[in-house]
Amino acid sequence: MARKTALITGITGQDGSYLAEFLLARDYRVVGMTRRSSTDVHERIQHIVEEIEFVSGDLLDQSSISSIVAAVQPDEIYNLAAQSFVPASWAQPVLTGEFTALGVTRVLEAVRTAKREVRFYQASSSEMFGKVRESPQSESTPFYPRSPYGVAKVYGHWITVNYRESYDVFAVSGILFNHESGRRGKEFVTRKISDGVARIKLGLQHELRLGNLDAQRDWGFAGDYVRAMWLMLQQPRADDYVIATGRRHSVRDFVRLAFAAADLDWERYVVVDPRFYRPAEVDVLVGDASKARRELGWEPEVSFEELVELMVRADLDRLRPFAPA
Ligand code: NDP
Ligand code: GDR
Repeated sequence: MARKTALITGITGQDGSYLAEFLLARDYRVVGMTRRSSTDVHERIQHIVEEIEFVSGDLLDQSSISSIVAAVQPDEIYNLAAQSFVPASWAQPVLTGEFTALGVTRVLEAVRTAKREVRFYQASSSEMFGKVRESPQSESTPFYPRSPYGVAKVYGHWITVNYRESYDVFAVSGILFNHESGRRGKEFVTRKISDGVARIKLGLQHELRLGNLDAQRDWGFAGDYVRAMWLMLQQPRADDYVIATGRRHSVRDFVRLAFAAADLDWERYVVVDPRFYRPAEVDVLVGDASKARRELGWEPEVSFEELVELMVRADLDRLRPFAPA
């Protein structure tokens, strides 16, 4: 069989790095779209950088995306690029809409006008459920986004469905709940905690300032979730899937376990700081991934407890060389 080509937007992000590894292991030709930067943004993919082809493009720029799709001739496109940090979407609502909403249409336009069939994956989010209408949330749960980011993702979801229905494009929307790893950006709460715990343990920091400890999320491991993305594009028919563990935990639970993993008592170090509260909060999310289990045969392999442990260990290993003697 001919070697397949996958084009990944957002390859320098957390999910892009795991997906690139996953596809390379399956002998894909992996092409990553990156935007120009004056600094090196390849930290997460440094170990595989020689195996990836890079093309320069931006979600804001239709012509770059269309030229890339025409030149690369991908079999599969994974649209992972986005402004993905929820608080930043209140500070930059218009830009978030340009990247995270209209950016999806730009990639879909390139797919629609491509000369061969391309399978398209859109990185949709549990943030679309926001102020939840039912629990747990499944593919049929109505959306009620609570941030400009969530609103933009709802647009991205529906434009994906619309291109599937209007043009018969093989376009799927994966509605993924929070997924984390040692490669998670440091502003997201799980990584902020694991990094903070490691710094406190090693004497590099003395407290950890957080916002709402009562928020609850359904947290899984990013490596498990990229497998689901790929499975969605291997199906005979394009459809949408919720990917989640079905278990929910509070930020406080994560904090408690993370500090315990380093033999520390969290109550001595954590300071609640209202600066990290959000204008509108998503209180509780928990997903029902039974359709993915049934149709894709997908199951998460890393538990919440293992996830916390592996993140704390990764940050301790990374920061140990910087600890005072
Ligand atoms: P990251 O924030 O780690 O990565 C985002 C990627 O998008 C980076 O590679 C970034 O490039 C790229 N990017 C941002 N803006 C542009 C642009 N204008 N043009 C081209 N590339 C751009 O996100 P994750 O890996 O965590 O998430 C991947 C996707 O999945 C995102 O769309 C996110 O919204 C979505 N998602 C994530 C979930 C999670 O829990 N992680 C859950 C549900 C959905 P650069 O390195 O240059 O900044
Ligand atoms: P989220 O992730 O908004 O769910 O979006 P994040 O880790 O930022 O927040 C989760 C919850 O933790 C609470 N929280 C804090 N959050 C941050 N970032 N920093 C803090 O100090 C803090 N203290 C408490 C938040 O209020 C929130 O309730 C992530 C992103 O990856 C999105 O791109 C993705 O779509 C969704 O997950 C699913």
